[in-house]
Amino acid sequence: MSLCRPGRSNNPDFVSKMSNGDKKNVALITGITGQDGSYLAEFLLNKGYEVHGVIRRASSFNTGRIDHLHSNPHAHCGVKFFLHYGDMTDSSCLVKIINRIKPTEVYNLAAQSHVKVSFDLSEYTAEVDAVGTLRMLDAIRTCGLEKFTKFYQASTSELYGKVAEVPQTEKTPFYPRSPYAAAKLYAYWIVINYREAYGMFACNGILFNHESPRRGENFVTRKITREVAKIHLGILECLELGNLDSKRDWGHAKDYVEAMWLMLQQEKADDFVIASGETHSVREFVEAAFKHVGKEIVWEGKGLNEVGKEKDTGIVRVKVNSKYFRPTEVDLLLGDASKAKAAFNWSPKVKFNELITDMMEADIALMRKNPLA
Ligand code: NDP
Ligand code: GDR
Repeated sequence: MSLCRPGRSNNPDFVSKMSNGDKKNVALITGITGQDGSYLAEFLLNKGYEVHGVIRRASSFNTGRIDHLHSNPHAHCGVKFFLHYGDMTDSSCLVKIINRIKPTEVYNLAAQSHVKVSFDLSEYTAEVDAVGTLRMLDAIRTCGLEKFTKFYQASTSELYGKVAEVPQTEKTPFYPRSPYAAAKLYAYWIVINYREAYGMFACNGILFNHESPRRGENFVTRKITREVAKIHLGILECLELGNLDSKRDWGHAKDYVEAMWLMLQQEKADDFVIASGETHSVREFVEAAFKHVGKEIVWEGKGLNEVGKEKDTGIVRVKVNSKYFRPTEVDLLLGDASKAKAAFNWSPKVKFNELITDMMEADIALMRKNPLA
């Protein structure tokens, strides 16, 4: 039977060739244990989706961000939540998972997502972030689902790298500056190629940095909010950072996962920038985090000798350490999300200062409960 699913493409080329159960929305999320995967799973469960996630085998528990969903599968109106062991480096497991669940939507969020780490793990980053995306697209084709399953790819503002224009739009040329960005560039183009070659409904979300209390602890925003919370509680004296001058367009992850879903509800597959439209330096982020706990930071020195001192006491609260520098840096990111605004009325709800408040309050509460966290 051939049928158009409600809320899905009106493109006659994109019709369901088979039924996976009656008019069910079934999502598969790779990277479900990560920041975005956890928020997206919540979002889709609340929309009534059946949600499946791919998790990796690890020597310790890695499901902390989704345990609240997994341990209580009936919390969301009886809709189901399933996890499958898998890995983006293993084609056969991806084929088996896709074949078993026949997802209506795949959100490909799995990645070695740390830019600095990608300089050390360059080949592995390419395997997961570039070839892994190809494996997932091919798994969908192998299962004969290329006209049935919609595909979202987690593309990134890191593609712009050494930026050619400010602000960056869908038309700004790319210039990747890390093995991570180069791998994501391959993924970006293979998604477009499969869209054009096989008529797949495949989209790139070019998302600028987005953060939250669930952000990984070794990304700069979370590192700052965790350590400023510790300083506030007297557990730590000073935090060490790398480049204070790089500027990022930071939004809240909760807003950004909604944009991922919206992209897949459009009539036509396309690529969209998702950004806040504001840029701030790492230094400004530090100042705002300290301001949240009533401390004013003044800067002294230059380059590697620069320090941030607490204005009232003169205590050094921030030091620069070259070990956090990258061989090549991305200096300035500022996105223009007008296309997404025009197509599906997306705009961010959470502003820069609200993001910092959310993260600071969560980390202060966390450190109060467990000072060793
Ligand atoms: P995280 O680092 O928090 O999550 C990455 C996820 O990928 C984790 O679930 C991780 O599993 C999983 N993963 C890593 N390697 C593999 C593998 N070999 N096989 C299967 N799963 C794997 O990233 P975010 O949630 O922040 O980002 C989600 C996606 O969006 C990523 O692709 C990232 O590159 C991209 N992106 C992120 C932006 C941001 O600002 N957050 C901006 C633009 C793009 P585990 O938990 O086991 O490590
Ligand atoms: P980014 O995020 O590289 O933009 O990639 P990250 O938070 O790691 O770095 C942002 C900027 O802060 C500077 N920086 C530091 N970074 C880290 N991690 N630790 C430090 O101590 C530190 N000091 C200064 C960095 O040099 C950089 O300029 C994130 C990831 O989520 C990617 O997966 C995603 O694609 C992009 O955002 C958009």
